[in-house]
Amino acid sequence: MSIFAYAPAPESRAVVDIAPSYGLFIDGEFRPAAEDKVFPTHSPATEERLSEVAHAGAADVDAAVRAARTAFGPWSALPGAERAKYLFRIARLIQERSRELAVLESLDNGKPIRESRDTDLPQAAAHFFYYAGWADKLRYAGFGPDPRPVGVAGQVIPWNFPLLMLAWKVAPALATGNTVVLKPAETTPLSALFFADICRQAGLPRGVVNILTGDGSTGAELVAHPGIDKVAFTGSTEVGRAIARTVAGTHKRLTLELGGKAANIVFDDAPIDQAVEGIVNGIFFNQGHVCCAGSRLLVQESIQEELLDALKRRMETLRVGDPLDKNTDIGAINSAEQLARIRELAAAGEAEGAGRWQPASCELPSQGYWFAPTLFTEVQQSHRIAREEIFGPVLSVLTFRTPEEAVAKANNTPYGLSAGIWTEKGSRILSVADKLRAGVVWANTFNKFDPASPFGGYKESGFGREGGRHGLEAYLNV
Ligand code: TAP
Repeated sequence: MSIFAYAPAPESRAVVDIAPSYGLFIDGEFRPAAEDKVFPTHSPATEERLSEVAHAGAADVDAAVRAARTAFGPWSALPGAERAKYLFRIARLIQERSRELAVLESLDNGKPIRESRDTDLPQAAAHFFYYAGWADKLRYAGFGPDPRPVGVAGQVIPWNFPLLMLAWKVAPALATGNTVVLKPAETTPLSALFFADICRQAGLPRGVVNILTGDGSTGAELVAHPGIDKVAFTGSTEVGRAIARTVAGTHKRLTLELGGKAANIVFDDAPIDQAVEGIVNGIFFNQGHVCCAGSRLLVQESIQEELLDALKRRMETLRVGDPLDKNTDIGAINSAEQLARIRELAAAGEAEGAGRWQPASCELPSQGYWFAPTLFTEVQQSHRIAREEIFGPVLSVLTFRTPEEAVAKANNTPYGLSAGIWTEKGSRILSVADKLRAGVVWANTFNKFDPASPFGGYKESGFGREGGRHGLEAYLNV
């Protein structure tokens, strides 16, 4: 099947009512920014302007942190079972409004509706359900008899899974009795603002959750504010470093979820068709805008030809186009800046001597930001496309002969977020997984998530864990 051109799907678009403008959500109310600054948000698939949102400055950060501080006393004093009721209510409201939120997320982010409907939304609700269950059981979580909340959490999230990253941050913070000021990414502010409305619908006490839209400067103001007790950040390693410098020497606690350059390792005994599906899911899910994407394929030399032939055949069937079309596999690149970065790294791959391949039938829409699924062969470890995070639908293929070589190449990166292993041998899965310096290792699958499972990195992929019992620790004084 060839790659499609973009065609709007008005029926789906109609399920969500996007207002022409949105304010900041502070102390339970939407209000304009103190300096009245605004910025537009666009659909990356059509470049259509979706709405205009308030741009929070220093005075707004201060107001939100104060509201969160005032709310902290009564919120943290509530019995855990009472806090749980709010989290359960939020989870159910996310489920009830999931169709609307899925369309909204696909419009603002560019991701295929099948992914926002089947992954982002159910996972976001699942995080609230999961952490609601912990709220009245914290004394059994293994952090001592009386773990206490840290205080006001400043949370900064990226654009690749806007609502899901919000859920990863907000659900454990609220379950443990903290209050929150959250800044979504500049290019994807809308689902966080709809979430603010859900907080109101759920009757969440004012000030417990505050949403500040803005750009990196808003994030920097939030992180530096003296009234914040805990900073939780997901994003690039570069910004993570800057935040760590800001927080160093203060009372603030910090967790960082940063970039990745995961190896997806295929041994010669792996079931080829299954591995091909795992490779495609590993790198093309969410246009490759995934911190744990399997962006380096390590294939055992003896099956390289067979595997790459099968992979190319599969890539020919991928449909790139309208995010709101249920048949779309690969949606739009989130922004012009991200597209420029992907193009720059792909050009560097060619210049450094790797072989570039894209499906022959690939025709991209003229409007919006698009990048065809791309494969690079003959990649050397020194190439930039083997070392740097591309954060796009680009796969770098390297080969190995022995398991030892596979492990050495997989670990030859400053990152350490995730990895995948494909083999029929259970003993090999265990021995290789043990040697990989990665926070998550998938075996004969990829990109599987569960709220009960802790997620986080080694090395320059950050520190701290989100999800599971471990995810509570970041928000507790023990
Ligand atoms: P960043 O540019 O790091 O942005 C992340 C967030 O930080 C955004 O909300 C951004 O605001 C804000 N920000 C920018 N500069 C800041 C500063 N100086 N102080 C405080 N906040 C600041 O990353 P991105 O482009 O949104 O996302 C892509 C990167 O995130 C990739 O490297 C990816 O691997 C990583 N990521 C990691 C994970 C995990 S779980 N490890 C998950 C998703 C993404 P603006 O958007 O307004 O610039």
